Amino acid sequence: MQDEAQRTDAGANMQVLFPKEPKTFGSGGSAGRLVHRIEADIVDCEVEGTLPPGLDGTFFRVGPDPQYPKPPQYAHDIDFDGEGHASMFRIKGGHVDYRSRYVQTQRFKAQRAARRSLFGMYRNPATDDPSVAGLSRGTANTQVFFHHGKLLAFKEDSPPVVLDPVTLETIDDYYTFGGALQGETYTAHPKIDSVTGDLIGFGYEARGLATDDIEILSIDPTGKCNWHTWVKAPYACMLHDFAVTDRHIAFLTIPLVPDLDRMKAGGVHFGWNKDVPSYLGVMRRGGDGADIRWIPGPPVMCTHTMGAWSEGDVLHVDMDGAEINQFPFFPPFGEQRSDEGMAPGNIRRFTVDLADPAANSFKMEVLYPDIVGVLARQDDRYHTLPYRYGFILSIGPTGPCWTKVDHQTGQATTFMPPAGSVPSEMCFVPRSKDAAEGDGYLIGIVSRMQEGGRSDLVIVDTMDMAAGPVATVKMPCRIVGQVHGFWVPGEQLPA
Ligand code: V55
Ligand code: FE
Repeated sequence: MQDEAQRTDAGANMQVLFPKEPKTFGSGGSAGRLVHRIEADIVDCEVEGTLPPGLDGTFFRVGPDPQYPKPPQYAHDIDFDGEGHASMFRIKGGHVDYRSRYVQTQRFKAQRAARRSLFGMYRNPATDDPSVAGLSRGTANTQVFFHHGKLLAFKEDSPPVVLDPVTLETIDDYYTFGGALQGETYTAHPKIDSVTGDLIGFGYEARGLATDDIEILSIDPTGKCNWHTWVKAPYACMLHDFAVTDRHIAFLTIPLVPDLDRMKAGGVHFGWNKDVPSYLGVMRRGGDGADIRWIPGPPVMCTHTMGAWSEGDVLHVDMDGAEINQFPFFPPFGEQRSDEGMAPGNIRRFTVDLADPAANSFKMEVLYPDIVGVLARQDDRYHTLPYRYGFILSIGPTGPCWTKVDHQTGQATTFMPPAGSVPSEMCFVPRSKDAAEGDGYLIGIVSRMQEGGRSDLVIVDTMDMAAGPVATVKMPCRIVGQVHGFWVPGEQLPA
């Protein structure tokens, strides 16, 4: 009870203590799994096995890491609301250096100055301390991309934050691509055009909370905006990812919808409403968006795009997802948060023939019924083109694993870590600049649960996944968690 009283006191002497109860923000604090708070530097990490000769680049990752406990009335906030903590493995010349830094967002800096939490529930400004009105709520905790010489950290409720790709220092806490981004939000899942190198991204709820406005923009490799438009969604909902091909842009609406009444009542931003259909919104790239068609289908929740391509007027989009709510911490209205975690989905292929003016529903096919997983990826050099290989964090016979699927043969191969080892999302690294699609390595963190969650970075050859890692970077402790990661070849990085 003493702890509770201390947390309620908003005064300068308030001690910091995360609650121990499950289903709370930062549950367990330093002794738990959700809080890290160590900004680290390790020069020359230990490496077991052999790093691929000539491997040169940086594996960046980012995830939520609660900076402060929430006040008691918001202690039930969700993990997605943790402050972004970025980390990097610089691999070069047979050496691996590790670094991690909190992203110095407007929110992080205000809270550090106040030495307490000032932002309430996930994406709900009605729960904020009055002192932070007008500051960006963005946590930059979801994904990092490197484009036009800038390392960009994303949270889909706010504009990108620019980090230094060598030091991870924050350079710009509210980056609008030089004024090109007009709205309030930018996705964590932009795409890099495989041919032009353009960065195509969007923002949803872009004109404010619960608005149905989507802003779309393309940034060329020098940082200049070369396409910009606005469209309207059929209803406001979480648009976490999207699809870009050489000809088309597509959005899948899902039944996770914002609710202003729920926000006023102090809840999280989204709730599950199974009564809304899903729509696949498809528009021509480069146009003004007036041609967008919202083609309905059964309610389906997909979060991540594996790949997408156009064959003439036929568009194909592969996403992982399920027909149930994969985020039970966004429950239906009136229901309590549940913590089943991220319910795994299947790889689903959405197909529409845009030449058919009567196409009044999208086609959805489950590609590999036996593979269940989340966080689908591909060889990022094929973002907008026909592609053959996909990667997914999936459930294997003895636990979670990395699976590579070959859409040409329908075959799947797996890297299965030993029991008690839990892999995070992986990222594909080409064997060389001109390597064939899918020829290279998967890189990512594996947590050793029997060693208190100690982390290893593993590098697996995509041509022999079953052989296990070719190299394992042994970390001395559990390192900060992540949502997504991104590989940047050394030639793109500052010397
Ligand atoms: C996701 C993650 C988020 C978020 C919305 O993986 C969607 C999906 C880490 O934050 O705010
Ligand atoms: Fe994501």
